[in-house]
Amino acid sequence: MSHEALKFDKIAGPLIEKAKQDGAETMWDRDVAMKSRCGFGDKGICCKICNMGPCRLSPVEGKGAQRGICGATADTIVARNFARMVAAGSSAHSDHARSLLHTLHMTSPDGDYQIKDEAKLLSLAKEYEVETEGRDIYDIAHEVAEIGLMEFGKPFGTQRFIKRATEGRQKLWKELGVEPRAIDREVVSIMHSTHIGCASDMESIYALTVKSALSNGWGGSMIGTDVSDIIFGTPTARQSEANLGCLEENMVNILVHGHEPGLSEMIVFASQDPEIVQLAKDNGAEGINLVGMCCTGNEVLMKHGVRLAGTFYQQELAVITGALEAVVVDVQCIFPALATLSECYHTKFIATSPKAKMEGARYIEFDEERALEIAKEIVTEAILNYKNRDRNKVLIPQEKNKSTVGFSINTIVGGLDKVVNSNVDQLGTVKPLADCIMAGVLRGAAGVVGCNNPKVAHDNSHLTIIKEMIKNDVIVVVTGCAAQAAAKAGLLQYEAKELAGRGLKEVCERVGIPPVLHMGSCVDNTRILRLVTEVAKYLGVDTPVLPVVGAAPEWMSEKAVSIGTYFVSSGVDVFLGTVPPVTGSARFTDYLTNGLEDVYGAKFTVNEDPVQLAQAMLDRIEEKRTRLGI
Ligand code: SF4
Ligand code: MSK
Repeated sequence: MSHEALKFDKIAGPLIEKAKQDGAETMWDRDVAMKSRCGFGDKGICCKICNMGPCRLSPVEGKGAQRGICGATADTIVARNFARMVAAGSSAHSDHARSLLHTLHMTSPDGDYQIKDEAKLLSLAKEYEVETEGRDIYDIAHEVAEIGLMEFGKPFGTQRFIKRATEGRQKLWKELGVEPRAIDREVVSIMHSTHIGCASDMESIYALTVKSALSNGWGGSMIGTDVSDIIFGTPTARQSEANLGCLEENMVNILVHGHEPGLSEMIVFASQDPEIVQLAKDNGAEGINLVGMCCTGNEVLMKHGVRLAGTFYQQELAVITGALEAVVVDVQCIFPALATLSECYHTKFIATSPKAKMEGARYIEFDEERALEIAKEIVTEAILNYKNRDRNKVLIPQEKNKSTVGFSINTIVGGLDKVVNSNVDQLGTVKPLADCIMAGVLRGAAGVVGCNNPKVAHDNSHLTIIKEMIKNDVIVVVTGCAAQAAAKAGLLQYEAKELAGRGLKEVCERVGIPPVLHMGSCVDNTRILRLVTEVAKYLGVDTPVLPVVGAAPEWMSEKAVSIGTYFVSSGVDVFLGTVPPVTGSARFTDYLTNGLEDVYGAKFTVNEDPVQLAQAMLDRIEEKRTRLGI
């Protein structure tokens, strides 16, 4: 096998070889079988919106079919396809938030879900204009949940959280007519306007796209982060470990994978229950080892320090270790292939969400009304499966790395307070961060986020870019699978400061932080959005002025397209390491990579070479500094 992954990843090679011997198929086999991707789909010029098609336009301008049967041009078709990707991505993230709001609505003092961060709830209640004086905290929570749920379908008005943006952004969005309305409505708008015979004007389709993306960034995802913190607690700095070396030889290994925290939170509690732990011991194990993957992994990592088994691309490798008693999944980023793969081992593949029933999986439906009970049922199933583990089929890699995680805005601001002279300056602000950037101690900040993608060597793009940033005194914040790549490589440890430039290293030493800060799951990209906004507000500028960039070096999901779009629309340049399916329209590609700057003050840059992409990010940061006169 000559796949890129084998060149970079020490763990992947032996496990892929083992899979071959075990007769198990992996994504790398399917990648080879795919031969090449569809050239039309790759360029975004295939349309199957109506049954007069599918229409495939010629990728060569002036030669072959230049329009679909209805007359749609490449510009229209590419813009429509892009819009539908964003609508799907916004839906996934926002539906996650909707589930959390329903959970908030059922919190009670003696139930499975309670309020962990009262201060955050009260602050949100104030923002939502909910009466709090003399009221029971759970009454307040339920009213806040109802108002939050209205953000999805309210017939009038715009997203409440856009008031959290800079004045400049709010004014611009109003002028452009892209203020996001109800979250569901913006998705419906895209589905309607991209129906056969509706919008064909490329820029107007993009404006609808922006509205849906903003309804995610400044709506669904932002609600998701806030509500998750309210119910499960706002993350604080804590120690953990990452990589497949976190699996244990003599324990019941359970992997939680997906995106929503409702079930995984309960599995954390169930696996700590003394009776359940005893059951594991009675079945010959030393205990229960819970590990996480993808954003469900990030949720339990940030809130409980549960160790990370790995990133998106390692989901099959985790099963191939032969050491997993159960893979428990909720929604999003779960390979359907896990069902067949698990059959090659003793692993139970357990699906739990009606939104993501998986063919071939054991299905135990999660019901928040019986949350802990169901979690115990799932953990018990894993324990009873321990005896079926075939020791001859076990290969647990040794690799793992220590990491410090839990960098919510509260954690970051709290850390920065250590360098504030409280006789002169107020505590609890982003002033020290802004001062460091303005003084040039830090040249800027970069958010590195997103998935893995077999089109590039796994983790290599994430790590190349992160290392280049910190070497050049750019502080890095990470989420999603990019954060997990950094964790596995040891970049979330304080000691990683040795890889940083002089300025960043000094900041790390004075504040006591690593140079790369894990801010959470993909939904928690809104923490980055808010941090950037707070710095802009503190400096009295709009976001595009700041030497701040975002990157998704190995992105693959539709959610990433929604995230990229809301960041650019919020004035933050976005650098992509895999090419979006838009190149079939030179006009639309130019609009994304140049034209947007005139409208939003930020744009997309695309380059599959991570070294060049990192250089482009650094150049942009320096360009912004020059424009700022610093
Ligand atoms: Fe073809 Fe137009 Fe139908 Fe798309 S909408 S499939 S371009 S006829
Ligand atoms: S889990 S969306 S692979 S980051 Fe959020 Fe990772 Fe991308 Fe899923």
